[in-house]
Amino acid sequence: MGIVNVTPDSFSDGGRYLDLPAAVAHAQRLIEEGADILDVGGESTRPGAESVDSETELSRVLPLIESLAGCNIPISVDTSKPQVMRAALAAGASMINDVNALQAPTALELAAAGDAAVCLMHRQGDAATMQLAPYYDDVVGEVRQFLAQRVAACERAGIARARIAIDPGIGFGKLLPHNLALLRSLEALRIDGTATLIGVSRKAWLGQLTGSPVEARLGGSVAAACYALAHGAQIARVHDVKATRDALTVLEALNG
Ligand code: PT1
Repeated sequence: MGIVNVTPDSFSDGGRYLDLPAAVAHAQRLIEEGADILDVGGESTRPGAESVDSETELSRVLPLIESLAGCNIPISVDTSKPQVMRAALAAGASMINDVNALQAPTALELAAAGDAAVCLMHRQGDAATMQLAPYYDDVVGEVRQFLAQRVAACERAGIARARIAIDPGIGFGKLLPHNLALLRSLEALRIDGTATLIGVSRKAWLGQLTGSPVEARLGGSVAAACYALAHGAQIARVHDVKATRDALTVLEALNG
């Protein structure tokens, strides 16, 4: 899954893809590099990011989704707002990637009404506060329980497991040891019939391990994505599609 941010404050793109032609060009490059899904987001959810209203978010993502509707891979919309979900689906998106796991009023019903895929992510706290004091007694158990509850809520609403991806939410209210524990436990976190999605690309914990600033975390990002895909994840949300694909191709050849 290739990331296409349309935000002025995106933590790693620095708002480079704010204008529509540049965003479309970036998306096309990710497709050429071998992305299977594009994830379009108009609100940054990284730690400390400011929230935006629905109108602003829509004005960022809708034109891009409309321009990409003719491309041959599924478009995912990275949003927690039902209003944005509804408009994005109408414009051609076929997946809802919600860091709030469809907990907003009407989000579940809206997702269930169509046939879109959904990604349910775990987080502790919100963007403003989540990294201040993350705390867990048992991070893997608590994340697993939350995701199981959200999958059950989806099923009750009429969303079959085949349409669901689950995501432990790396960096969302988690310290380095929490992130490591979750990545080491992806097999244990799996829920039958769903896919596991993982987002590690360029995140702070990689910088904590390597000392590298956000623009120099390619090596760490690729290693973490490959590890996740080899240990229970099926979808990796990445900025660097080419490097990640190449690494996976080599690993697959070595593994026979
Ligand atoms: C993710 C994800 C996402 N991550 C899904 N969607 C972001 N499903 C946006 C940091 O620690 O992992 N899964 N949408 C980006 N969010 C962050 C969080 C970016 C933490 C950076 C950090 O640096």
